[in-house]
Amino acid sequence: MTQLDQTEGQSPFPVVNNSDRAAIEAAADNASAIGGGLPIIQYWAQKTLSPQGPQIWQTLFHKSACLSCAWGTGRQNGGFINELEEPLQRCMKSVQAISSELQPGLSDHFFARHTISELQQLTSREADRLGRLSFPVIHRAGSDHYEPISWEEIYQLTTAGFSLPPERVASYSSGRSSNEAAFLLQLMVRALGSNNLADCSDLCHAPSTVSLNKVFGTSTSLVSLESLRQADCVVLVGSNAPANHPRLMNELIELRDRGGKVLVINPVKEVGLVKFGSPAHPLRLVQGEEIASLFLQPIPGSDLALFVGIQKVLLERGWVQFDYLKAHTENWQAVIEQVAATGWEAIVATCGVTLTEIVAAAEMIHSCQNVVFAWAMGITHQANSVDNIFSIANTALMTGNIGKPGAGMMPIRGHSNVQGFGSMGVTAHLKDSIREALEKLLGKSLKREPGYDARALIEASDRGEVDTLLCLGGNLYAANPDLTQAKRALGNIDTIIYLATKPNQGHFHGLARQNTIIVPVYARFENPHKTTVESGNNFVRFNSPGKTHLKEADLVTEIDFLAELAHRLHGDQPIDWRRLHDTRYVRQLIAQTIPGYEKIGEIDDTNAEFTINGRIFLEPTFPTPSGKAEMQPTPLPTLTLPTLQDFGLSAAQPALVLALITGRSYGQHNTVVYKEADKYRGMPHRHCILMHPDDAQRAGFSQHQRVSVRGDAGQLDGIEIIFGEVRSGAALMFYPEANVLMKARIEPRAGTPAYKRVPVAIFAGAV
Ligand SMILES: Nc1nc2c(c(=O)[nH]1)N[C@H]1C(S)=C(S)[C@@H](COP(=O)(O)OP(=O)(O)OC[C@H]3O[C@@H](n4cnc5c(=O)[nH]c(N)nc54)[C@H](O)[C@@H]3O)O[C@H]1N2
Ligand SMILES: Nc1nc2c(c(=O)[nH]1)N[C@H]1C(S)=C(S)[C@@H](COP(=O)(O)OP(=O)(O)OC[C@H]3O[C@@H](n4cnc5c(=O)[nH]c(N)nc54)[C@H](O)[C@@H]3O)O[C@H]1N2
Ligand code: SF4
Ligand SMILES: [Mo]
Repeated sequence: MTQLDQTEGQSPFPVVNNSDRAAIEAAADNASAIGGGLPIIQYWAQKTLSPQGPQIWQTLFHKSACLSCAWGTGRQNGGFINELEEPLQRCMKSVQAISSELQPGLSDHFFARHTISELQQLTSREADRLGRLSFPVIHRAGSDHYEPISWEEIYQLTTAGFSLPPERVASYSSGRSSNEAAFLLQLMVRALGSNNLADCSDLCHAPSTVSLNKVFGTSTSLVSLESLRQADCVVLVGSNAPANHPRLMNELIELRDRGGKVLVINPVKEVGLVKFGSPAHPLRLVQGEEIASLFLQPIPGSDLALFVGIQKVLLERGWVQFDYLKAHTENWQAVIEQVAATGWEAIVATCGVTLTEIVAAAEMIHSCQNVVFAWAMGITHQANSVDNIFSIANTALMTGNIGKPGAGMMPIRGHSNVQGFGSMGVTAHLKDSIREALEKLLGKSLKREPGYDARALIEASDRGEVDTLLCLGGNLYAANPDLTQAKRALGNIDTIIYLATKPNQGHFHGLARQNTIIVPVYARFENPHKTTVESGNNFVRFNSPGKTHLKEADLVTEIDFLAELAHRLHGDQPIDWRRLHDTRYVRQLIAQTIPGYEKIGEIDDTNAEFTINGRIFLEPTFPTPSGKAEMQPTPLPTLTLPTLQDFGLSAAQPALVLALITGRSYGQHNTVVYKEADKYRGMPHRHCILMHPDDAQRAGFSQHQRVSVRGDAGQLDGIEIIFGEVRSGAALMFYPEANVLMKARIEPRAGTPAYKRVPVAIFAGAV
């Protein structure tokens, strides 16, 4: 029996009968008029029937959490089930992520044959397509090549690097690794006396953590999947879930099926948020399901004003639930006063949404019993992102939509284990309760001052204040704004150690001053030991051991590398660091120190995946000092754009200034590009700018014209104009390519860059 045969009957790929197939084929031409839809099926078929197919199927059925996003499809007991023990499918993104890890290994001649200068010419996709990293290499100062290195030399150089003064060493991490690796990383770094634990969440949902903590005393989603199923309205703000959290779309389809409403707020009319064809329903896949009951397109960065507008309607119509506010919140008077004092003119002018639309949104929220407020990067990648989330929380509280089944605040998290990293204490700003538990474990007091977050790490490196950096996954170089600065900053660090599964542009551009080491690691489904991860819905998954397809590769597990390094740095004091090679022992330490994670101590015996204690709120009492939600006033942002003159351009030529949104295409995972084109947005390649036709015409541009785009840090030439349903005054381009354009403007309380409102000038420049 082949592996494909073995999976028959439990295929995650929907069974499509002949009449369905005819309907599907008939609609093929129309495929990208809806989100999801046929291209997904085509991709599945191509990938799973390719020579890699059997391996992909095998991996899809390996008992480990999906690599891609934090929505958290997972498995229990070898089955294909989610946290509610329902059978489910994996989306195309999961297949993309797996197939990318299943590429053949790089040959050991590869780096001898290709110079660094050549490797720096590679696009993100080309770098990823080189194949899996399969043996350790080093780039030494002055050389134009990576070359093989022994494990002993790696450990010597790394130990020497981390023996330097603790304020001059740091780590950066990305949320693909396990909870166990994350816990070990932070324990090792903190035991050295450093809090420099930068993480990709600093560039992502840090504002959600900061604001949820301030208002509710908790830092993750307050809503479980079960609770989401009881909602009759979802307000989806600044999220392109059809591309980035595809299985969340099934929840929205089911909500619409049971008569619920979806309010979408996004300056870009993302096709999949209008209509989505889910592979879960083959026939309906073709026509697509209507998602948005109401679609509002605010000016980028103005959501707060829209929410204050919604609150003002609630107030004026007597729909604010004052009994709830009095019983369960603090500071509500100040918030209500601010709403009353803010004029309609300012609200409408700031958000660019009409009063009629704001009223319709408020009516929708008021008319529903249980409302979930969900958001992603459109809200967090703003200069006032913490206030943005306060304004969402205020709206939810004024309507009594927190602390009951079917309602609440739901940040839609990014990487598949990014939330686990935060829980494990990988953060520059550690909670006192965890610090105290770690102090007890280590028998010594730990540094209290916050360390460097991702942006502070780049700034400190740029000033020459960092000597050694260990990157547990990710692509610190390309994920940052101002790639010129990022490259310079990393170049000031003496030693950088990249632990990675696949090569990326950061390995070729983010070179250290002295030694840059690439340590090849096992992917999640290959680790020879058990590991855990945490989903965005606060559910802990237990991953089985696996095997790698890479023959004769010289890989190390993240756990083994970190445990060996910790042992060399700390010896047997105050704990036996060598014992941390055993992930079961690490889980016991996690159970002792991480709040809510008690059950992980027994998971090896019980095999019971679990919801973390204290995270889901079905009653309106909160872990704040007062036990109530602490509401925060939200000043309207002042959103201006520079003039053409500010960009050194004259108004005489065809040119205009727009607010640029930088984000993901439908064919990439963060800095890793899988596909050049974005069919759904009609963008044929990566060097496009999506604009409203009115803006283009007003400035004298035509569709497909090649233009230059200039930001405050750099310029891109030969960019093709594509007309799309982005609101007038805004435009969209893809990251990481667009990251050369902007200097970092950060939200001061969260450290997160304003990637979604980048002022740029578009002009008919060099082609
Ligand atoms: N396939 C795939 N899945 C992924 C990822 C991936 O790259 N690929 N990345 C993972 C990670 S780390 C993350 S953080 C998430 C990202 O998931 P998302 O947050 O969905 O991704 P983005 O592309 O950054 O853009 C979000 C949306 O915000 C909208 N937006 C921009 N500005 C504004 C604004 O001012 N207001 C509002 N309301 N909306 C705005 C954009 O138009 C876009 O639709 O996805 C995770 N999952
Ligand atoms: N302009 C702009 N910039 C942005 C964003 C934006 O929307 N616009 N989004 C921001 C956001 S939300 C985020 S989260 C960051 C993402 O920033 P990062 O998390 O730093 O970047 P990724 O591209 O996800 O990292 C991919 C690399 O991780 C490595 N990897 C994959 N799996 C594993 C594993 O299991 N173990 C190890 N050790 N390595 C592994 C591979 O080498 C792969 O090349 O980018 C941010 N930057
Ligand atoms: S929605 Fe996210 S977690 Fe679920 S299968 Fe797709 S990529 Fe994986
Ligand atoms: Mo992210």
